[in-house]
Amino acid sequence: MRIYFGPVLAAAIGVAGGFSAANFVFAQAAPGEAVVVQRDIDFDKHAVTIRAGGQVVYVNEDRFGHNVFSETPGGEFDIGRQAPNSRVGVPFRRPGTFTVNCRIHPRMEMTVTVVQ
Ligand SMILES: [Cu+2]
Repeated sequence: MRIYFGPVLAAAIGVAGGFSAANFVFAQAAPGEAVVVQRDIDFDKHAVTIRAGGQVVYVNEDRFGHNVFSETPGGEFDIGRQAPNSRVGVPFRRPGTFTVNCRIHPRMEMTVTVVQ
């Protein structure tokens, strides 16, 4: 579990460590991975940004299934029913902005922005 939060923690330390040029560049670079938790029939983040070739890890912390998907051209995916207490990594290879929803709970919506 810790591995998924590594980049986030590292970025936080970079910011807390000061405002040297090196830390500033590091904190501004888009991460290769973002973690989005599904909890209380919602996403814990409604917008994330990652680098092309990176992934978004969807974590289901609810007691029932979700089915995350995107139909935005260039970023289509459908992970199928995702069981409680599981995580699924979704790779994004092309830059763009992709709308992500849940087939079971239509009001769940978030956006993944992929940059070069
Ligand atoms: Cu759902």
